[in-house]
Amino acid sequence: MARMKAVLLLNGPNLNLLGKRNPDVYGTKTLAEIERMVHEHAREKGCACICRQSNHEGELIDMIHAADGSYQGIVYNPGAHAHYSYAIRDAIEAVSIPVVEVHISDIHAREAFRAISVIEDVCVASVCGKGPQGYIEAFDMLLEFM
Ligand code: CA2
Repeated sequence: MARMKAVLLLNGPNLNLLGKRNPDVYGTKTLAEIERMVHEHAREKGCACICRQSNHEGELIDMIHAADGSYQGIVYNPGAHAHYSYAIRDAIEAVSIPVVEVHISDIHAREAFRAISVIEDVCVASVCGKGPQGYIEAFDMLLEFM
């Protein structure tokens, strides 16, 4: 029997604070609520979804490395690492599974430093400015590459 596909939902620094401050930018859903929503969506699509969050760059890099071989793809909100972390970029480039980047806010409509994503071109797709629903969109995009 074919094995169920598994997706890693990865969230980077400060995303554990979702729903607790800045509702005008990031909405009112907590990370736990977003994770439940994506988990449920994955189940409907016949996939397993494991959710992880870290505020530590090295730990995130280790999780990306470990995902290769254990998961068929990653939905990843890298938080502010998107704007400057070449180490995260290298980790994504090093693994052979597809990664879809997601941002809750529209990074192109905020401060100038947020408009740049240094990981965008090593991801198979990017979604931004769609709120928490963007995670679902990112998940569905990922399915096309798995
Ligand atoms: O829009 C996104 O999803 C971001 O990845 C969120 C990051 C930000 O640095 C990126 O530029 C865009 C930050 C998440 C911080 O979340 C907070 C939530 C509540 C209160 C404070 C921060």
